[in-house]
Amino acid sequence: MTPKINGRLSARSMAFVLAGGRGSRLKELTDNRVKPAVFFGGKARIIDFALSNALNSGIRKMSVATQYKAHSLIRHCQRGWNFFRAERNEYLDILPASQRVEENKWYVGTADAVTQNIDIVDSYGIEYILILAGDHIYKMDYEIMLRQHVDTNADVTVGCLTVPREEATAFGVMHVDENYRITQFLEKPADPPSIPGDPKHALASMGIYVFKWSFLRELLLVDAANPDSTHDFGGDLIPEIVKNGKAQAHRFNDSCVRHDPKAPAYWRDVGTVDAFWRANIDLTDFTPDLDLWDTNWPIWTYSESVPPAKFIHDQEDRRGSAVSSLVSGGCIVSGTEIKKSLLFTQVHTNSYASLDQVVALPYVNVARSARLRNCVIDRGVHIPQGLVVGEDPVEDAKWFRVTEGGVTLITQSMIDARAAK
Ligand code: ADQ
Ligand code: ADP
Repeated sequence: MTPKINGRLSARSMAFVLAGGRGSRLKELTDNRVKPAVFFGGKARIIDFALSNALNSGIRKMSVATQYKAHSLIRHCQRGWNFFRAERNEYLDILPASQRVEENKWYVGTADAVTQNIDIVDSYGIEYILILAGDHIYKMDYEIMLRQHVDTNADVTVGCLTVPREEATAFGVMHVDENYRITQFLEKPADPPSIPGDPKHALASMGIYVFKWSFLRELLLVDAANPDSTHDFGGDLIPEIVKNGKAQAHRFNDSCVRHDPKAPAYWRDVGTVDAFWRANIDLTDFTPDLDLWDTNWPIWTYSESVPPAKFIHDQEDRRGSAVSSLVSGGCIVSGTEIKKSLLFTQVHTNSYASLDQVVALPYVNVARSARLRNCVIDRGVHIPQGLVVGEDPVEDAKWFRVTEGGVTLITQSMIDARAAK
């Protein structure tokens, strides 16, 4: 029996956020920024969800491991995530792959990103480490997962959820016994095994893990010396513990962090342009599944100091309006009709234009008479006068990226290429 630990475990824990992977299925949205730095929900970036969950759970020691196209992410963390006071032993460290251990050695895999920073984690003096992927949208109280980890005396606890079996090829898929002990773990199987008695679903890893630090530290050193390892949590470490130790599954349940505990659990991997567009547009629903308005579990982020959104009739008395939409601070909607859209900070739209199911990232400018439907517009894009998108997919595909789901992604270089023609 393990001795009972009273009090909040989050006070004895750190969150190590993995934010180095590219996320190439987001196409041009990740040309200049890594997936965790991609904007989401009108004000935030994807990484703000994992960091806010950690902060709201009571964790005050965090690191963010970065590698691929990290500039935008680092700048965001420096500007927005400065809640921590070193005097109170609170930290958020940004850990770029900086060849500290060996020259010419970037983070080879997710586990290696921790191994290369063992000395920094040691310096935090924590007992438990929570490894988080920085690229999912969800709300979760990690204290509950930490508590389960300690109470079951597991070597690792893996966050998991149910996904349709055909989507499970992108995940680590597990089998559990009646006590939720993991009996089998397959990383991204071509033919995912289903949940017994439920052939349509599989139990998938969320890519979040709890370990006792002393246990993980030991395991990382053994893994680092293994020439056959790819140094990946899902690919190497978790299967190894399932075989030779005790791995427990923690079922994702967000009912304690939502207003309506009966509402369905919310977790999204906005890994494709279609999924990204859908999850943003879903926020315009009458009662969205993701509640960004809940002050009990706020999503913290860097907020620019901007004036309120402004809606104006233009000089010809054309109404500027937005219905069923989210319009952020600094926006000016002048003589434009906007429906079921999401406008990030400082988007300006002009007369005779219309936007329908459009996600416009910060500083987008829509010139007069543009007609846009079902698109994602990258940060800072100037949509030229009269541009029509979303009515003729063949014409759209000549200049822009049109997805399988019929969403058009527009970047400034695509607009420039079209103008040069
Ligand atoms: P993947 O979805 O393949 O599988 P992975 O590419 O390992 O995820 O990325 C996980 C996180 O680590 C992401 O936030 C990414 O940005 C970051 N990352 C990737 N490579 C990194 C590196 N070299 N240095 C630093 N950070 C890095 C994982 C698990 C699966 C699980 C899914 C859930 O392996 O078992 O089902 O996540 O999405
Ligand atoms: P239209 O929508 O008719 O093409 P504009 O976009 O030029 O017109 O602007 C309409 C109104 O929007 C202006 O009268 C002004 O109130 C406001 N506006 C436009 N640009 C700015 C700006 N950079 N700063 C503050 N207000 C602005």
